[in-house]
Amino acid sequence: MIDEKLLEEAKQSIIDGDTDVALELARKGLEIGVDPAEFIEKGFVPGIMEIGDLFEAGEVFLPEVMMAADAIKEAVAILNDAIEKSGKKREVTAKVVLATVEADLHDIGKGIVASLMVANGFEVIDLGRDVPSQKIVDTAIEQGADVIGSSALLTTTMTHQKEIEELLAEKGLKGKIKTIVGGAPVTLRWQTKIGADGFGETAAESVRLVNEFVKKK
Ligand code: B12
Repeated sequence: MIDEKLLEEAKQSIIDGDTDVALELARKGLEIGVDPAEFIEKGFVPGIMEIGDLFEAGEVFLPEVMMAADAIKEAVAILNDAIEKSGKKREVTAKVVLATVEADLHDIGKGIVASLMVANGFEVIDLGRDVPSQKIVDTAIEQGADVIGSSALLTTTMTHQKEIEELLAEKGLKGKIKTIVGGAPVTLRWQTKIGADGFGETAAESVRLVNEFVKKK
């Protein structure tokens, strides 16, 4: 259990777009031994979600969202490092190609997914953000990946997740390389509609899905 006051301070540091305070709190959290994944999800993420709501309501503007995004990225980078280091060294059980889809610059959630996967012993090839579907599929083939994970945060870019399914189908690889989709607007309904193999609402869910796929292999 993380102290409510610390969680509230973390949330507020993101709303304020205060990178220095966010970093200080992330370090303090690690010093006192909080679970970094829980600290991200219950402390920092609620801050960026609130900024998203305020942006939608027209109460804050893009510069504030950008400042908040910078603050959360830096704090989460430190915590992600700790998550990855906490993973026990073990045999790699799955190879995952991960990317934020083309024309989409949102990569905070994908970064969290990548770290949890690494901590759980998966090999992650993180292609970054704004990645064309063709590049995602080509890399997965070249690297012999078991799973492609794609993140989309805009309703206008989600269609690229469908494109990934189509490219895999063209190569006769649908179902052979498993696909998981995520990102705020992505739903189970969307997963079913485009024929992806899995949908994860959270980073933890993405790990569960990959584990299930490799177990069945
Ligand atoms: C931060 C942010 C930005 C930052 C991004 C910085 C960065 N490096 O990521 C900046 C300022 C760049 C930005 C820009 C824009 N943004 Co913006 N942004 C956000 C905001 C506030 C937070 C997103 C976020 O990081 N959330 C926190 C993370 C942890 O959550 P997450 O990504 O959902 O990830 C979790 C899960 O979804 C899951 N997950 C994520 N990926 C994956 C992948 C897999 C495989 C799995 C299984 C799971 C999984 O695990 C994660 C952890 O649990 C959202 C608000 C919101 N409600 O989402 C708007 C939001 C997404 N943005 C929005 C918009 C409109 C824009 C802009 C178009 C604004 C503009 N006018 O220019 C641009 C577009 C730029 C582009 N081409 O991409 C809208 C989208 C509306 C829509 N319906 O499409 C939103 C919803 C804000 C709003 N309410 O209006 N944005």
